[in-house]
Amino acid sequence: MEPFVKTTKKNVLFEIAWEVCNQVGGIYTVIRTKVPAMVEKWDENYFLLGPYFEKKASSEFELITDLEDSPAGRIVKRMRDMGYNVYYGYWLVTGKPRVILFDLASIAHQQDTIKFNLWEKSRIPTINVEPLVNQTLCFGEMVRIFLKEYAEENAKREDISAQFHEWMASSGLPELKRDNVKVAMTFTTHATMLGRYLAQNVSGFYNKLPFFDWEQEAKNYGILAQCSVERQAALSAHVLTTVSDVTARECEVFLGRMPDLVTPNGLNVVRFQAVHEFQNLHLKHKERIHEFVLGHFFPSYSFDLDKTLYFFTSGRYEYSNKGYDLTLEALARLNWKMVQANMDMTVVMFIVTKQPYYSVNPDVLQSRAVLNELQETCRAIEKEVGEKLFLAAASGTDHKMPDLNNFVDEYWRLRLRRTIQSWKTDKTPAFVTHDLKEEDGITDFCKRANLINNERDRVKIVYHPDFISSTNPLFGLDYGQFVRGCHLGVFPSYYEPWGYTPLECVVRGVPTVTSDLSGFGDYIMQIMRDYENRGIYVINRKSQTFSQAADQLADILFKFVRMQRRDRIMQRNRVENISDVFDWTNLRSYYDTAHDLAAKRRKP
Ligand code: G6P
Ligand code: 1S3
Repeated sequence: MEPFVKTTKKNVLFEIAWEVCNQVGGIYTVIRTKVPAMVEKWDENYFLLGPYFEKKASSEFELITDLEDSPAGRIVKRMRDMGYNVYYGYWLVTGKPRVILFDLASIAHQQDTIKFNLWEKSRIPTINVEPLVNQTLCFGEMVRIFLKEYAEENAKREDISAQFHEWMASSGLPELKRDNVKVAMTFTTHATMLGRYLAQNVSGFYNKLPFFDWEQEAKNYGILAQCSVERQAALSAHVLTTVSDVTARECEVFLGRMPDLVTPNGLNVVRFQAVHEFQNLHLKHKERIHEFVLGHFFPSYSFDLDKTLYFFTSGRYEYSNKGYDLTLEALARLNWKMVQANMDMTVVMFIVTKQPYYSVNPDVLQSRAVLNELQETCRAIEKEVGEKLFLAAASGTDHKMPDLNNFVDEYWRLRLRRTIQSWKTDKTPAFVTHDLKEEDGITDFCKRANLINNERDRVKIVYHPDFISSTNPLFGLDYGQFVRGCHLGVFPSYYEPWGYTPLECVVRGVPTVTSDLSGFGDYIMQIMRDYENRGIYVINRKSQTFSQAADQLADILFKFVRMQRRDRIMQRNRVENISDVFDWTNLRSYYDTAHDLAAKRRKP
């Protein structure tokens, strides 16, 4: 008799997202930061699939020319033979995984057939959709072809899993399921289309949630195609996951299926060997922010920078969803409290988002330039005085202290006097750093509340309607450095399936405000009791009115302002200590569980 030989199949995972090599929003952060932990587990059996956009790929992608190097490479070759343009290579991020990118133009001529099939086979209506949706349908179809070909060729030797993110990657998923293609499929949604729209437009959204008719609402907002793809993908996948319990409730109503599990978001946490190192960085980057504040405010009036705290909020411009409305209301109340209490502290609040603008406000640029000039002039005088003082001291015979005034020549005196003159202004410091194309909710509120950087106010506003990057002429810091330099991040969102912004504070040791309606806030309340003591403040937006929540936030901010430096330093230590909880090496296990479950369900 032949001996029984058990052969173990190789496990292969394809992770598919519109944001692979294509940064648009939060999903890019999920995938990119998760790569090292995924590569650690899957090694060379891990591939990412994404769309090919030449400009973006040129900086993030490196081509592999030898297509015979792996089974995936061979399927790329086969697709090329079929007439599609497909790229195979490395994604140049930490972990350097293999990626397959699909050039959507090479399938665009088949768009009508793709749409016909979506309707015929999955009842997904896609007529008259916007160009971006058409592109996602082309992407979904190329993904479908790739996985089908791959499974036909390799399923005998391999257990194949596919991790789809969001509807934009998933229009091919229902057909793969119907054709019984041998791939175990997990679909993860990072929000629901309808949740996003309705939360913004319907007051009391959460109370009304169980009663919405998804199809009717999708038609109302003209997003039936997107919602149908999302729903069909969720219903067809072997496993459905989402990023938080908050969004799980939406899935039940809008997608008709309760997620099998929640897959919370993490980061690739890199901690310093020396604990105090992140505190040093806080000080270093805070000094750069001081420079901006000095240049921006001091021409009009000054305040004590040593008693100044930097708060910030940031994210896409979704005024009420991201809680900008609540933040501003609370700041107005905080300002009133601080003025009443006659406090000598100052809060500078940075609001960082992206809105259309013409250019940086010339006055703001001008004061920055004059500040630089002032700095240079002072340095030149310092050098001149230093050299002459040394000479005088070394050659002096009468043991008298030389008169320093004699060491500054006329040229530098005049230059300094002129710079000081052009430095001072009667104008109030601008509260928006750029010339906006249109007024918006933030500018409206600040004007209405008279929170426009008057000298007597203790809360100052710097509304920066552009994301921060290291080439930024005002701060000269990248986003991570800017976060480190601040004292508190404020993100009391109303609609936020997860919310990376508070987490990005935590891993840098910066205390933060979140809300119980955000996935992150909800999660932290579940896993930790003393979150507030550790510097994570959760605003109750579930059961409080807007005004009550604004009061709660104003109280928290007021308490924060009264903390001593020593307490702030200790709080930063406590918050940074939490970081490891959110490292992907810990949180990847949720995805592992999802993939195991999908594999079991595919072949029970
Ligand atoms: C860090 C530095 C300290 C500095 C402190 C300022 O902890 O290591 O040297 O005094 O930051 O803290 P603050 O909260 O006032 O910016
Ligand atoms: C979504 O991006 P958003 O800002 O549109 O996905 C993110 C990643 O899961 C999540 O953090 C965020 O809350 C969602 O809303």
